[in-house]
Amino acid sequence: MSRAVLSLGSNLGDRRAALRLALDVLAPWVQAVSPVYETAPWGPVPQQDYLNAVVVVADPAASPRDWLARAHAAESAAGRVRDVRWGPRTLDVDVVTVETAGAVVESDDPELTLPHPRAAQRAFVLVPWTALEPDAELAGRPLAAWLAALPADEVDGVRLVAAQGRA
Ligand code: PH2
Ligand code: MG
Ligand code: MG
Repeated sequence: MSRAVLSLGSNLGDRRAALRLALDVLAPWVQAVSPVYETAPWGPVPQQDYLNAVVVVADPAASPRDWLARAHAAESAAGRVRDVRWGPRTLDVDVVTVETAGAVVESDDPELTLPHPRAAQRAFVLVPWTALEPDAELAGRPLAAWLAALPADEVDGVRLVAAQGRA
């Protein structure tokens, strides 16, 4: 069994519609969808707030590359626009971590580094993921420990807006 945690984010156009489209594309594999959060933009580019969510997906046979291809397919379905690194986008779907047969996959492939090298520093990933899997670990450390290490204003910038990802 292959199991992955995917992070969804949108801050251009109809943000809810973009998340919904992503869930439609990923539907065959979706096990759980976090609540949706409105989140202050992280990073050097001034831009509007995001909607972020996390989904857990599973497939008996998927490789990490398959999850990346499915993430890209979801982005395409939402007509992804992304001009600037860390800038606004209609839909971003990132592979945060993959487990194969219960073991965490580690990869330094520049096109798919696993676990995602920056997820542990992003409250907009950790907060939705914690809502789904409070006891999960990332890179060998509990999500709660990563969250506790982040500046309080980054965590406070992640605000619950809908109880279910499909809202
Ligand atoms: N994604 C980015 C850059 N900044 N900020 C928030 N709050 N949420 C995101 O998903 C996000 C971001 C580029 O991937
Ligand atoms: Mg991203
Ligand atoms: Mg991305």
